Amino acid sequence: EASPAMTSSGDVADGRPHVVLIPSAGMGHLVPFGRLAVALSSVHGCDVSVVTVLPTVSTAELKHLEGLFDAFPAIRRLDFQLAAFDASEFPGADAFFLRFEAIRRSAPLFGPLLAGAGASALVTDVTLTSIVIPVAKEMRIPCHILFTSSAAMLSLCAYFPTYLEDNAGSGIGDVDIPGVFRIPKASIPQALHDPNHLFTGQFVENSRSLANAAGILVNTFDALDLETVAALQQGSAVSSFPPVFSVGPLLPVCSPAVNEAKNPANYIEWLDAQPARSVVYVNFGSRKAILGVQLKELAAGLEASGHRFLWVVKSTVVDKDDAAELSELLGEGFLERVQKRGLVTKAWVEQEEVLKHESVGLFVSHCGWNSVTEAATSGVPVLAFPRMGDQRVNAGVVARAGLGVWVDSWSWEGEDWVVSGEDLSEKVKAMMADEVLRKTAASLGVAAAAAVANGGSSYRCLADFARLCLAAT
Ligand code: UDP
Ligand code: G50
Repeated sequence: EASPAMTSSGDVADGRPHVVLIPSAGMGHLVPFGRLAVALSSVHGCDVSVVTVLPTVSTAELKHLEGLFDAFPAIRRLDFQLAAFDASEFPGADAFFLRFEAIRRSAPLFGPLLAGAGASALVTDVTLTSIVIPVAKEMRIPCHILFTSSAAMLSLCAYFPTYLEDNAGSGIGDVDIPGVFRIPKASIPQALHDPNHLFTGQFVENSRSLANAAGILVNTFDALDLETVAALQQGSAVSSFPPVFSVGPLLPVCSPAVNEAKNPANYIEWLDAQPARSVVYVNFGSRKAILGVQLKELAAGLEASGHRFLWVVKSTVVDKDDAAELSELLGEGFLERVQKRGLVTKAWVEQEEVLKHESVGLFVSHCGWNSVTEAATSGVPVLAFPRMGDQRVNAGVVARAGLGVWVDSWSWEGEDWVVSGEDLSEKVKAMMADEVLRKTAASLGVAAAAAVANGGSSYRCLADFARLCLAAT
């Protein structure tokens, strides 16, 4: 394929808008950017570049990016080397929060990179909002934000500076977002209760800066978040909020190169051998390990439920995939006792493939937003088990949309008690037997497909966005 000639500004001469995507760190932030890149490039006629911030925190991220560029040669790769960053200023901070900070402090280097690329529009991650928008303004390039979490979390983010002003001097309590809903104190991301937390500083700066974005893309769709997006657009939470484009669920990029197909645990073969809708799939995302005591209760709960299960265990305590250490983690004799009906692995699984497998009947999820959208896409009911960050807010969306169940009294990270195996097992049993819930979840899958199909609400939003980029070209 011949590469189109460049105009003096660097924009592609064939009249297509050149959209430059600037993702942030972590799979939960990279994955939706890859999906957006493919949708804009393959479906909506844009010329797309993806800024590749090097080095990545994890090898999963690097492999994911390499797979994307391999599978979609039309998507251009713009390497960006991070400036040196001294993390000792933030002892004990989370590796991903530190990387957000390192990218933010590399901001002066974005100017030259973007000038060379000749962008007609930018889309950056919400974690980089306040540093990328001024660079884009200076260059007169419209800057949009891809919000990688729920619209509910977007409304909290948008309203948070106002909340802080109105409640100066007191700690964070329930946050009642005008025209949207009340987010109880217990659901506010843990870090935000500490004004001196690295994450809080970034969050507040980004929140203040959101109103200066040209537009905000959210990975959601009407059946999940319609009222929240409508309220934001009506200006009840914050006046003159930028246009919000609900473009989700951004669809998985089906390519063996992107979906690094290692499958060491042969979980697909295992799933193939199980009856329809009989398996409980348990995965808490890529970011955090679960506390040892909570892991043991989860194990007890899955065992007591009597159901088949596929459980992806992530633990920083153990980093090799051998049964001896897993058995230490999950309790003596557990793996032997559940051998016939449970598959436990510490390996990365292709969650998309698992969720769309017909043997899966329930997803016990931490409610990272990508996981929620993937469950909705596949029509699989979710038992919400939020652990940290935006996950309780997202769990609220899951419950309100009818995608699943969230017991909001259950503990999360930082609380001094854990959810018992008995409580977990009761919920799993009840949900596996709930035909109404199963039907509602399945209907959300149908609604998700309709939203992204040609002419659907999310399809039209993304087409509108592409037109806006074209107008800026
Ligand atoms: N994921 C996966 N396999 C795993 C763990 C995670 O494919 O074993 C994917 C998952 O499908 C999702 C992303 O990694 O697309 C995780 O994002 P999410 O927002 O759900 O949670 P986070 O990892 O950011 O907490
Ligand atoms: C991680 C986390 C908490 C959390 C989020 C995380 C979000 C919410 C959106 O990714 O995605 C958001 C993040 C950072 C920011 C502004 C908005 O500066 O532990 O809420």
